[in-house]
Order: sequence, then C-alpha cells, then structure tokens
Amino acid sequence: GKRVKGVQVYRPFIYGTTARPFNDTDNPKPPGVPIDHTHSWQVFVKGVDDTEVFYWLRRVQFKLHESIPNHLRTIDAESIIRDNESKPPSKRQKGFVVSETGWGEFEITIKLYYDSKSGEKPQTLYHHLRLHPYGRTEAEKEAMRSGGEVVAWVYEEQLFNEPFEEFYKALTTG
Ligand code: SLL
Repeated sequence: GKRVKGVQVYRPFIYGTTARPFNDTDNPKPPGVPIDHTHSWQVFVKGVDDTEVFYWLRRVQFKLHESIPNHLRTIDAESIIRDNESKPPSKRQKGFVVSETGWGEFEITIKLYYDSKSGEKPQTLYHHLRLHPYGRTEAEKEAMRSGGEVVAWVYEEQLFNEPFEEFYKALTTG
C-alpha cells in the first residue's frame, strides 16, 4: 500500500486505573471475594470524552500480577462491538476495561494492538495500579480520595505518521 506523505494523525486516549476501598455503604464486598481483598479496581484504555477508539485500536492485552487468576487478559474490539449491539447507548462500552479485586499494588503491562491495515507494531505501556492515595500533603491525599476513588489516569496521543492510504481512510471516517 501507499503512504500518505507528510501527514500525521493523532488520536487521543486515556489509560490508567481507578480503585475503591470496600466498605459497608457504597462499595460492599461482593460474595465470594477473598477475605484479604481490600479494594475493587479497574484498569482501562479508552477514548477521550467518550469518543470511540475501536476503529484504530483493535486489541488490548492487560498483564496483571501473577498472583491473580488468569492474569493475562486479552480483549478484542470485535467482541466489545458485538456485545454493544444488544445494549442501549448508555450501557455501551467505550473502551477496553478489566475489573478486579485485590489487596496490593503492582505494575500492569498494557499492550496495544492496532488495526492490521495500519502496519503498526504493537506498543507496550506500563502503569502502576494505585490503591492508596498519594501526595505530599494530607490535603493532596484527601483530594485523591474525593468520591471514594483513587484515580491514576494518563492522557496520551497515539501518532500515526504517514499512514497507509487505506488506514488513513479508516482513521478519518471512523
Ligand atoms: C505487593 N508487590 O507485595 C506487590 C504485589 C499483588 C497483589 C501485589 C491478589 C489478588 C487475587 C493481589 O491483589 N495481588 O488474589 O486475586 O504489594
């Protein structure tokens, strides 16, 4: 295929984790969750402002800590799109998400796989799962706890440099 010369396409996305401590009010521990688990958490890759990413990001593999059952989680855009068809718009998944429970922090390896038309190699990101508020002061930590959540999110832009024509079409009409 031919490349579109002199063209750079950027697609913004967000990745990271959101964690909530279990408590007796708004986040009770579901039945069957091990006694030593203290938090529910999610790791995700999604678009900015609810924009879709599935037209350029086709698969995400999350590598969790080996203490977690089935620690390699691979999610295909295709299966999310299929699931979304039977859901009302407000319930549709906008990104790649893994939900878990646990007790400890660790580094998550996130591997991004692009549309095959792009010719791009997979890219690896590393993200530290945060369960506990962090900051230099109690005020900073309190700010992180707002809403009972510890968020650790990163904004990124994916650059496609001189994309193949066919992929460029998908990028700009997606
Ligand atoms: C630590 N280096 O010692 C880290 C390891 C591992 C966290 C944290 C297990 C969850 C499950 C879990 O939370 N592992 O058993 O499903 O803090």
